[in-house]
Amino acid sequence: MQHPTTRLTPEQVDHYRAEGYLVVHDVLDAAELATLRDAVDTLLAGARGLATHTELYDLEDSHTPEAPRVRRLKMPHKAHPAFDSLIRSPKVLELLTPLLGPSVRMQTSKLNLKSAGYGAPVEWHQDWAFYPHTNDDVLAVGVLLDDFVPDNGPMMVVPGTHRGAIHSHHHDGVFVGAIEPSGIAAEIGRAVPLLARAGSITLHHARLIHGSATNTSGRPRNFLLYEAMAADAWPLAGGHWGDLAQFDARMVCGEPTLQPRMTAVPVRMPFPKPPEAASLYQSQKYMGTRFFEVAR
Ligand SMILES: O=C(O)CCC(=O)C(=O)O
Repeated sequence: MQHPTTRLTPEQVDHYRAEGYLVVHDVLDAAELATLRDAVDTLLAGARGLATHTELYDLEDSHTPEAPRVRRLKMPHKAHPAFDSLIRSPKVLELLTPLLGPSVRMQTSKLNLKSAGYGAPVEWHQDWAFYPHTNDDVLAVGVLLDDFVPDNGPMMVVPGTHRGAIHSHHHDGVFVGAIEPSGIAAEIGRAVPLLARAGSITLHHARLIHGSATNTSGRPRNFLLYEAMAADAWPLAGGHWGDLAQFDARMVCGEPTLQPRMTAVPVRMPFPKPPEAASLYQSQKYMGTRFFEVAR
């Protein structure tokens, strides 16, 4: 059966180019959402009994082995086939190719779980600070597994900032993966929340400033993210290389290339790392002044 088309209109492509983000509403149907939610439940069952972070689980500070609290599943596409299939599905590729060209590689995936009442905030940052490439045809695909409403910690973006500076994500000489809020007060003042129903998909440029607050609501906010780029955008840092075969196995459509496209992009290298930097949440603990309140 043919899937209903999700092809972007010229207006949507123009919006992405001008503002650095796009919300595509109601892309996944109820059955597709149920498959993904079941996969989340299957993986979360494995967090019971854990005393510390693992390659798959990034734990809330308030986690205990008996009462598990997971804030991120790392690389879920490696842990469950439902997440690998989705990024390679025609529905998602149809969103990516107008923005990135016919040849697209996935870098990593992550599933940010913001549980009701305490789900952790993500401080203001630009993804590009973590993984600069030879050109900036690099974006994040966000799949809403729950409705995003004002008080469950929806992602907020600052329109147009993908065309501006790359801000320092350093504090005390260490890469902390967050921008000092006082330096971007005007930008934060014009941030917009991306509110949409479960099954909608967001696309945001790697240079766009974004962040999200603690989930203070009574409902969860689970958000599946993939990093995707034009095949000729080669990582300068943070690219999860492996060997060439592994690198090329992450192509989701089109052809790989050994010829990076070089453009005049601003770059600050994400080094040195703090002592514990296995996830963005851990790195951001080392920042100076937090913007978002953290639940206890
Ligand atoms: O989960 C969110 O609201 C933000 C996600 C994000 O920016 C990240 O994980 O890099």
